[in-house]
Amino acid sequence: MTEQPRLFPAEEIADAVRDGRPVVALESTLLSHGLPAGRNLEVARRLERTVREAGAVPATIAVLDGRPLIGLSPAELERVCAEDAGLDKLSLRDLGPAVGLGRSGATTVASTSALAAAAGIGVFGTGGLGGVHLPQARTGDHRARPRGPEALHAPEHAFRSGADSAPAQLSWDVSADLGVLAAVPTVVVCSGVKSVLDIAATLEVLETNSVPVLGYRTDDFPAFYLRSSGHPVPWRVEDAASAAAVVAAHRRTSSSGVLLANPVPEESEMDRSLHDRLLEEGLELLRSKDVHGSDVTPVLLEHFHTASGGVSLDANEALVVSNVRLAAEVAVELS
Ligand code: PSU
Ligand code: MN
Repeated sequence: MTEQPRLFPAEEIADAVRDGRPVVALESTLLSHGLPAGRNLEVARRLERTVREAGAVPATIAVLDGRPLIGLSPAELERVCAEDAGLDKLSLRDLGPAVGLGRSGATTVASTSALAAAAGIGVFGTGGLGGVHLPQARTGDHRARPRGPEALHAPEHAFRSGADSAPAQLSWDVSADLGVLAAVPTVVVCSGVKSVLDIAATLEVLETNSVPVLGYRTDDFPAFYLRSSGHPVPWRVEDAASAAAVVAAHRRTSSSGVLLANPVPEESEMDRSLHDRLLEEGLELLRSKDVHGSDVTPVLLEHFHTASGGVSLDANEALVVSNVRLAAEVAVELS
């Protein structure tokens, strides 16, 4: 960011940052665009409680009436989670327009990381990271795609013309989350990226941008509802202290962020065949409704939540709570 937005930190958070006490940033898009109203408020409160129980101060971030808020009051948290909130989904490029026009919106990983860093907060816990999308026309082939190194030699990586056969890299839908991780020194604790994305390409973009990827007690990059994506992580850590040691060392030589990938807790992982069926249906839904860009994730998540009768919601909640707890432990180690 060349120009920092004017920030509105809650007093508790400004004090904690000034005193060097542990603070954990939390995003609002997962609440407003990722969970149904009602459940989202329960989860929002549970996340803040979890951070406090682990000894850190929670800072939920959103833009309300043109003000980037770092830490929300109970009433502001209710407003973000309300059924009729009508909040925009604000990625980093949307902050200027939202602030300049006095609008309200929820922040993604990209905008939350940037605002947190500007406010002096270096640790952030969330659910899933955005990544490299497959082009819509190709997503029907998703299940058949080879994974791991063989994926590089898959036919869709060879150039062919025509909308139905565009290679993955021609979708140009690469989440700003990846670029922001490259640019701000924030640790993002998440459960990897959803299996709807091109995971191999996402990991390549992170490497290009010099973002270390650490597996928390795993050798495998997680795929949100599933513990394993079949793609290896370059580094593994066994506890929060080791993660913090890596972050501290990284920060001495680099200004990029760190991705700490924490798989969904075993007992909450979705059944793989149910997951695969819902993904297949969800992709069909995206195609038939011609959903693109920033609407893809919310539409897909909603399909999972309704079609699984809430199973995916439980997995979603469990993984975010686990990530936020780990983020707080890392923040405590770093402070
Ligand atoms: N992945 C999820 N749940 C989410 C998101 C991603 O499993 O709620 C949200 C996050 O806020 C993330 C954003 O930063 O979607 C990425 O959106 P896009 O791909 O449009 O950049
Ligand atoms: Mn996108």
